Amino acid sequence: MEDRIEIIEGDITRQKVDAIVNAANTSLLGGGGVDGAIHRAAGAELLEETRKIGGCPTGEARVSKGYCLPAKWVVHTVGPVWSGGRNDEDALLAGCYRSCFREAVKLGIKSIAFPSISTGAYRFPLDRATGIALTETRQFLLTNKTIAKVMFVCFGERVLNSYKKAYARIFG
Ligand code: AR6
Repeated sequence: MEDRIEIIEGDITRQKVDAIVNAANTSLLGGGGVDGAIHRAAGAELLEETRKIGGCPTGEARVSKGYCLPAKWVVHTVGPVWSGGRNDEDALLAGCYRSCFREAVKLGIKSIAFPSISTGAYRFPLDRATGIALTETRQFLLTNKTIAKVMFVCFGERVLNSYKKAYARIFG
């Protein structure tokens, strides 16, 4: 299973994978952070499509095309806003990863790249979030045979180190 997971430092908009995941908000109309970067790199057609999709609840995912991105698809998911941990944040974040994997299977794709959902503007504690990301990925890959590569694209060394630590704990 280990050779199906890749943890790298980089910009998700540059990744040559079948699908990239966007850490969006419930409107799906764009925003800052990775969402802004994806909309800028994909071009205006992305917003036209996400406007038609009409939003997405927290913990779920919706698919659009990738337009000018190297990735053919964007899986938009909405992470929880951290508010102390008593509002189902862990389960909602796990739901994001599960929903993205479900959409990836439906699309029949082979590779998908994730950013660190909820850990920027939404302030989810980083180590807790990377633990959930890798736990859900492990659970998924145990039974899935179609996805050959799950990539975690870390924006900066702090995020990279957190994933490496979580990886050692969960897969080591
Ligand atoms: N490639 C990979 N990761 C990135 C990139 C990039 N180009 N740019 C930022 N990150 P955030 P959230 C990292 O705030 O916490 C938006 O306004 C970033 O360093 O993008 O889920 C949406 O519209 C961090 O590690 O997403 C929502 O309103 C991670 O991506 C809200 O922010 C997530 O940070 C969602 O907040």
